[in-house]
Amino acid sequence: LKPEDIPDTGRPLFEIAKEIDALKPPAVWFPHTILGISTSDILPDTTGGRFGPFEGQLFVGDQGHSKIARVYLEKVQGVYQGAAIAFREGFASGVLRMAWDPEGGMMVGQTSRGWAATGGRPYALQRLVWTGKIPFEMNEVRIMPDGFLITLTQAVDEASAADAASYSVESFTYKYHSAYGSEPINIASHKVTNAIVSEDGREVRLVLNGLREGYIHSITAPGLRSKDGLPLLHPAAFYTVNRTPEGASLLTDADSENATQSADPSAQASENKPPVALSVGTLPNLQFSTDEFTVAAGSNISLTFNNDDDMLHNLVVVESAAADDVALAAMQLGLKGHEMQYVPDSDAVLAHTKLLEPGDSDTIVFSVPDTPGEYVFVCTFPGHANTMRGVIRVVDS
Ligand SMILES: [Cu+2]
Repeated sequence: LKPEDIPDTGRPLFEIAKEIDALKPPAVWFPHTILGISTSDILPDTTGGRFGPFEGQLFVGDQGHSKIARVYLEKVQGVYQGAAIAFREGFASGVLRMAWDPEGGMMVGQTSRGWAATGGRPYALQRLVWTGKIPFEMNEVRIMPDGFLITLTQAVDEASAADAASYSVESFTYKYHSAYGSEPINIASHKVTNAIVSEDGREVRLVLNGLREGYIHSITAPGLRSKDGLPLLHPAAFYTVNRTPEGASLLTDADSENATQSADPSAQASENKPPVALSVGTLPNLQFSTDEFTVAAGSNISLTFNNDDDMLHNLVVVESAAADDVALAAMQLGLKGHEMQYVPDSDAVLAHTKLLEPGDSDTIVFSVPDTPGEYVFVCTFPGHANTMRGVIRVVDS
């Protein structure tokens, strides 16, 4: 397979793969910025239950987000597919390598050498052990002809589990092209018409319409509670549908709806004094080219951000104390992140550029207060905020 064999159309990979034999669609997609940004090692759970209830599943590290996801795989019509689910977050550095120790603990080798990680430390070795408590999680997610069968690690609260409104299912895919990355495309929401709970309370069958082959299905259960009243520790599973099984459908009559969302890319304008022109670019390894600007109190600023890098970035001006919260909120925007330019709705955001493709630039105009203080400018693209930040110092004129 050579690069020129792949048409650079931006159509979904699954569609292009139908025409090119050697191109194999992945068994499981990890939605970018949602389950991570740079998957690393794969470690199957071969601990025989000493690491918890996920025997036989795969753990997958993520360097940039310092976390580990989990994958349940099944074979449908001879093809692997399955669900990726968040597992553990908050490692000290970038998760690169995992291995079992003799007691069934997971040794997690980490580094941020050459590539920033949200954990912040340059390197780390941590041991992850199971406490013996069973978290309330989706354990296995299997495809059905008309939806999904979810196995839970604990019995559910019957009322919330049998309520179709406790669940939400959306499907989406990505452009397959030579440029870096893609926003989620062709997003559709699927109406869950029925949620059928098994007698032992450990399984829920979701009946919904319009499963789409080649698409990632985001299955969330914000309203679901365990028998003890707990919400899911990780409320979303991302199931990649490569094949839909045949068989009886419990679906009655319902139409699929397309999700519609609205973007809000706007920078605050200002008037009066002529603005002070500032500019900043990027450096390799997730850095802005400038750490600090000093500006006079009360001035108007015209700040140009040139993205000279090969990745997507934005620049968000925030109140210093809120920088970490805003970066975290950006990371939690999930599927809406891209269209919101990874700028969360927050009063602490003073101004922001668009999310810039490599080679693009954007200029924002905003005013700083009449009193001295500090602002932070930060890239809130998930995984970048630790290293891509600087200070705007407002001083007496
Ligand atoms: Cu960035």
